[in-house]
Amino acid sequence: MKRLTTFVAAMTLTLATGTAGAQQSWNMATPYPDATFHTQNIMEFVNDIEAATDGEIQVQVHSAGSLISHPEIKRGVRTRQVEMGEIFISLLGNEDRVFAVDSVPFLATSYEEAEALWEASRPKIESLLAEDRIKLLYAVAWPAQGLYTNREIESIADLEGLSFRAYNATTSRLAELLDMEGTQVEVPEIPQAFSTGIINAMVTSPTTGVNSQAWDFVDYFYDIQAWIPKNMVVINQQVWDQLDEDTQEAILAAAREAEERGWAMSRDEAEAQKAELEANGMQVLEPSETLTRELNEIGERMTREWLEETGDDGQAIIDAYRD
Ligand code: PCA
Repeated sequence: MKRLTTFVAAMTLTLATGTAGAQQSWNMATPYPDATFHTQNIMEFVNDIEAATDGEIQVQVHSAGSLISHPEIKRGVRTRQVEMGEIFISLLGNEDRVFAVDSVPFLATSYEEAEALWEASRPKIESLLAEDRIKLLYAVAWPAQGLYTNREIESIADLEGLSFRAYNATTSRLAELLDMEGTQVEVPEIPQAFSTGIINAMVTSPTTGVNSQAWDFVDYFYDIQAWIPKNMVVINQQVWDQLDEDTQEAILAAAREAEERGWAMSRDEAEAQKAELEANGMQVLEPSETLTRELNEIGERMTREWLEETGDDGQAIIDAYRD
């Protein structure tokens, strides 16, 4: 009996070593906190990868910029500091203005339009990433962006002089056009930026407003539905190329599911999170006609600017989008 036990123990050890040899442990960096639906979707995505590969690929998710800060994530994936990462697509608008396509104000303001814009822009975004040996896996939209302020806003004149949180080059430009002081602040730092007075206004989703407990700092949410930006999940191309075809297929299938699931989660929470803002004492309001008209005019101007900056590439995307 003793001998059998020893034999079984030896077998178990051999099997365990065999599995360990094929096993890969990956790291994935995201700027957003665990409570965000994007991160919850990523958790399901990496569980699906683990299940589909019988545990051969394990992915550890580092949320809220804890491993790599947002502006460094793309480089982190390119240099293989991490195998995978999540990036707010338009953050890369300072590298190539094409990436800013989903943050152009009022270009795509419903989920249907956002999906059409994604379809129209995806090939170009994929090829820009490929230049850096990065492969796109999927992208998911945030709920439409609304305006958070500490005072009532009837027209854009009321915004003048506010300290505005920017999260990419386009929102910095928006601040400039609206005579506000723009400062770039990442999501994990929003509460501190408000409490220290660095910012007192922002444009973001109800999701991020709830995640940062915006009601501690501002009273008003104007549902201006200005644009529907997206996050993308990417992988280092070299890591990808080393996988066998079956594994690649399994990951692509999980990515397609994550994309579909993520957009559904986003749609579901757009209304729910506005209700949450209201439940915590914020005034959730429709913008006045004047504010809507004036913001739309600024949107038209910013669309023209974006088309000038992106030339033929931008025009091709807009043509495909409007087709
Ligand atoms: N939340 C992220 C990106 C867009 C959004 O809704 C942020 O505020 O940075």
